[in-house]
Amino acid sequence: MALTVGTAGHVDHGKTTLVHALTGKDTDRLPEERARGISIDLGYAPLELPDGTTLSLVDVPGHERFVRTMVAGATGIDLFLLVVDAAEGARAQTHEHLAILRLLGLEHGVVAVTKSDVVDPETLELTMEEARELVPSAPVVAVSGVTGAGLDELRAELAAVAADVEQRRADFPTRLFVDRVFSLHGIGTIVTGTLWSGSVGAGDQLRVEPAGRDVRVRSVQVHDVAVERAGAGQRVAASLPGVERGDVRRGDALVEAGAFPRSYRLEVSLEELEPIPDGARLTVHHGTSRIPARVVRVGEDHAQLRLAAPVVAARGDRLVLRAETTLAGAVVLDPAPPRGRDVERDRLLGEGDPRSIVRALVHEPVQVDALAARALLGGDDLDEGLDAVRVADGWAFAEDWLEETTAAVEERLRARAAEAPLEPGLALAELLPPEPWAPVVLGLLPVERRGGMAYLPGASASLGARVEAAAELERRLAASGLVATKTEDPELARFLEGEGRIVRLGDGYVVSAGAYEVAQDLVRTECATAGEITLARFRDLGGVGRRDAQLLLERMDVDGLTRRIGDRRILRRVPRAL
Ligand SMILES: Nc1nc2c(ncn2[C@@H]2O[C@H](COP(=O)(O)OP(=O)(O)OP(=O)(O)O)[C@@H](O)[C@H]2O)c(=O)[nH]1
Ligand SMILES: [Mg+2]
Repeated sequence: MALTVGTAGHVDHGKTTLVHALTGKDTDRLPEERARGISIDLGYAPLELPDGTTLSLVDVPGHERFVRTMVAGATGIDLFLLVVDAAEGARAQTHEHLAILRLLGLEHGVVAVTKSDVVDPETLELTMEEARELVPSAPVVAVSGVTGAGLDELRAELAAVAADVEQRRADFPTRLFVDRVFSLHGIGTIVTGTLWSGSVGAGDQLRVEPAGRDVRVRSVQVHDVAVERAGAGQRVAASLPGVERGDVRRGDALVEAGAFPRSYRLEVSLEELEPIPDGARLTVHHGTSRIPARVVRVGEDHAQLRLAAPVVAARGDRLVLRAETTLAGAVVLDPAPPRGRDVERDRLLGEGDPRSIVRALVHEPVQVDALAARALLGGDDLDEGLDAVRVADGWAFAEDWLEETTAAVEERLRARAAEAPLEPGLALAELLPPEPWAPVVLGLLPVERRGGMAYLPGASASLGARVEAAAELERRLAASGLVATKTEDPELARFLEGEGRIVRLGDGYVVSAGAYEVAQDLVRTECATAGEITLARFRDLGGVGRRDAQLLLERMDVDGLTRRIGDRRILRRVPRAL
């Protein structure tokens, strides 16, 4: 079992002293922490329990100026250790930390009423009573970080509570929020953090988000011990060769590449401590990151958070929203929502069943693997959810989206047919945006594909408004016989040729289909008797100029009737008729 317990409580109430007493480790390492006697940054220590398991302990600062650091620490924990000074009782940050723990969905924990050595039994009992009322669900233990009184009982209670805590998901893609970065001589940059999901091992290729930098993990440690692979919930130190210390920061996420969407928007449900007006600016705490954001309210208690920097989030992630004080908690409904307020979509997300979730999340095409991570759905739940959308070649498409896309494509093809009846198709490459899903969608669209073009089913070229122009051209060709006519309308010529009405020669010249037949007959007859035909002979037989004779013969070469040998031509095959 890999669980992390985090301290909480007002400044100077004895958290760090208690952590020291429990683990033997002084987590106030910074010179400034030592000088001022308060914690400033997060501290970490392994905590051995009587049943042989080891918990990770995160010690947080209590000073009101460092609540944001407390939040960064608390987002990675599974259970809390709320510390209350027996002499002082609950104070401002006791309440604020407790509120933050609740907003983060942390229900399991123990309350330690500490400094029991400095109060009389009545005062101790008063504070214990206050603590029980404050956190009715948690056991309350009297301890002293100085004398060690009550520590065994505290360890036993932590072990009992830990047994009820649900493990983090190992079967979801790897995600770790970085809380510390340092460099060790000869090893390079090391990042630490709690593994929210998945696992990490030596040799893994991961990505530092939101910068999108690909990294390789060289080695992994859990509590200073090298391990092959660390699992979800464990506190991990990973060395990243080739990465400069300044390239990674607290707040960054180390993730399986591409598994989580990188987004400037989060759709959330709110739990407000104070009413948050539409448009409010505040700070969003997600993982170990802090991001300025603007709130766009949707419906009663939902909102879209517009972030100043992107995050890699998943459905179900818990956020804390703060300004000067803690204002609200939020649960991510969609980690990469479309812009704009959509109450119906939010309703679906709020319903929480797999089909509603998938239907709400798949607004744009998404790969099924990525959807699974984003929706935090797996196994049967995922299968059930996917029933709500169309799945093809590993992509999920919303039925609505497919309908709209189909309607838009049909509309464009109809417009194209009206505008260019001679070529009523559109190039496949231009039909859809150049997205990776485009080839899959093409296969789902009700269009006919011919030679790299898409057509409405049954659509064929027609003359439309050019009937008159066609008739005019054909009149001219009929009058010209074998003499070629230059046309300025190549589209019309291509169309009429497709219809078998004219034949296109080189340089934009055309003759009627009948004239070309006559020309071919001249060649066949001459070759049948003389065995061959020269340009000069054909010119005389056809009564045309040199240029037209040449264009006609070249077309016959192309059609495979004749083959040119120097100045002469012979028939490729002896026609059956002769
Ligand atoms: N007598 C006695 N003193 C204690 C006990 N626990 C802490 N102290 C003292 O209380 C003061 C504050 O203790 P810390 O452990 O630094 O308090 P903290 O909660 O970590 O403070 P911040 O991290 O700054 O919020 C120190 O002077 C400790 O020596 C205790 O159980 N008994
Ligand atoms: Mg401290």
